[in-house]
Amino acid sequence: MLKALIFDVDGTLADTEKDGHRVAFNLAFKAANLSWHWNERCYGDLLAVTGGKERMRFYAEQYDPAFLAQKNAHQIIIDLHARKTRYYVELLSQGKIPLRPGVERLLNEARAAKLTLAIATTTTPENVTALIENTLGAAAMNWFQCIGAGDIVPEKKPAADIYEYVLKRLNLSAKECIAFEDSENGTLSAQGANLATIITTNDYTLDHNFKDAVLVLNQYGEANNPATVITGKMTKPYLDLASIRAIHEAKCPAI
Ligand code: XBP
Ligand code: MG
Repeated sequence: MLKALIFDVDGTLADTEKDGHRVAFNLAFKAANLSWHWNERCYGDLLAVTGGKERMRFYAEQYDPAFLAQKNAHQIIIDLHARKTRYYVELLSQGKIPLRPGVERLLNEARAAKLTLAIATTTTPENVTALIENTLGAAAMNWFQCIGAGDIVPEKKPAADIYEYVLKRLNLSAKECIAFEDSENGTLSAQGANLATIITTNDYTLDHNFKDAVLVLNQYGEANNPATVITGKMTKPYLDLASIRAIHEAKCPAI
């Protein structure tokens, strides 16, 4: 039986990457007098590496090895990332990044049905708080029984660690939950923890491989803003809890 919905954050709850994280990274680079600048296209390629600190290190390995040759490079990355987080939280507080269509409705449907909600993300915990508080209000932090985020696990997505951490904290089996993702790395992570996964794509993840996902949509949608089904089946024009239950039951039948 379906007991919990576990959501990724970046790209799934909101389109945070292009106009949020990317902008914050560039502001941090500028403030630190670094010549690095990540345009929209280059950032799309860099998203192959999850985690901001890991992404900066990867970029330096490719394009600025002299940066990494500095004795304190590790600490500089940590400081740059802390600065980036401050800029990102500030951007969210300006209310410029809304939730994706259907997200708030779906969360409320799940709450009304007394399903457990949880988060499994690579992003820094402050970023999750800033997104939730600035879109749903501070009280909405309590809607989530577990928020698994950032460096709390040893390996970030595509490793399964963060979903396994959340399942353990919820004391639920993978069969009792369903994951919501937007990217190939996220899907690999959820599926590594044996979770059925529903995908909503975005501009950066349209061409990702989602072959094992139970449903791939362009968005959850609303009655007046329908979703497009990319793979899988959905009988309604938008994703609702009844559709999620039906999809989950087909994938994980109750014995
Ligand atoms: C999200 C990420 C994150 C953000 C940046 O991946 O990769 O790294 O881009 O977050 P997912 P931090 O949606 O698959 O969890 O800079 O806080 O690491
Ligand atoms: Mg994501």
